[in-house]
Amino acid sequence: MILYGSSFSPFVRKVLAFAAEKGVAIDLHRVARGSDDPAFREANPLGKMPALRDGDYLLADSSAIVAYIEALHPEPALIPVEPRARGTAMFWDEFGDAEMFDAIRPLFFNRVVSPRFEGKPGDLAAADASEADVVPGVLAYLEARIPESLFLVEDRITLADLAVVSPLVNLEHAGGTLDGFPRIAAYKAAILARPSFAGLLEKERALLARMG
Ligand SMILES: N[C@@H](CCC(=O)N[C@@H](CS)C(=O)NCC(=O)O)C(=O)O
Repeated sequence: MILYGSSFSPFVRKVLAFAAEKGVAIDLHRVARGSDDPAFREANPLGKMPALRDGDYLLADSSAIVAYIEALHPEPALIPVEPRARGTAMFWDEFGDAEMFDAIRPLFFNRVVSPRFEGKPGDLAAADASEADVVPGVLAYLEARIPESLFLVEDRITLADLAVVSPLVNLEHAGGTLDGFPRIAAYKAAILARPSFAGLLEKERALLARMG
């Protein structure tokens, strides 16, 4: 299975961690945002990462891709089977992809992607505005809903945790803080310590450090 993208994308990182939790081998073909790489564009003509190639099967969108991997490799189940747990897990997947990504995106793109990956100045005022006005509300919602077990659904690792923690990595890369959100800080540390995330993070942090 080939995945096109960069693990700096929260959507790509989510899929990589999902596959790693299942022990499914994924070959990451690194492409930059908006890349014209023909194989990537064939896999997703819309040009967004991640995109998957499994033989002659092509699929875009991180949530579609994890659903496909789950169907191919049902064990260990990362998308719960019990109806309410499944509904809740899919809610958190969407919360990570939409609410959290939308809040964190201005910080990550303007402080990291534009200046460091694309060599152009970011809109730092937009980053600061989202950090002050949008991020705290999203984090407060999450802070109040993390169970004692530090797993969002079924007191075990599921897609929900991978989808919610992945954008928190981008918040960290962008210099965002979890001050005032101790539960999220503990939750994030616990999930990121898992081997499925730990190796990815080490590489990302090392690359950013090298870039200065
Ligand atoms: N809903 C999609 C979102 C994918 C997405 O927006 N990816 C971003 C990177 S974080 C991208 O490739 N953007 C390129 C562009 O918008 O041109 C998913 O879950 O995969």
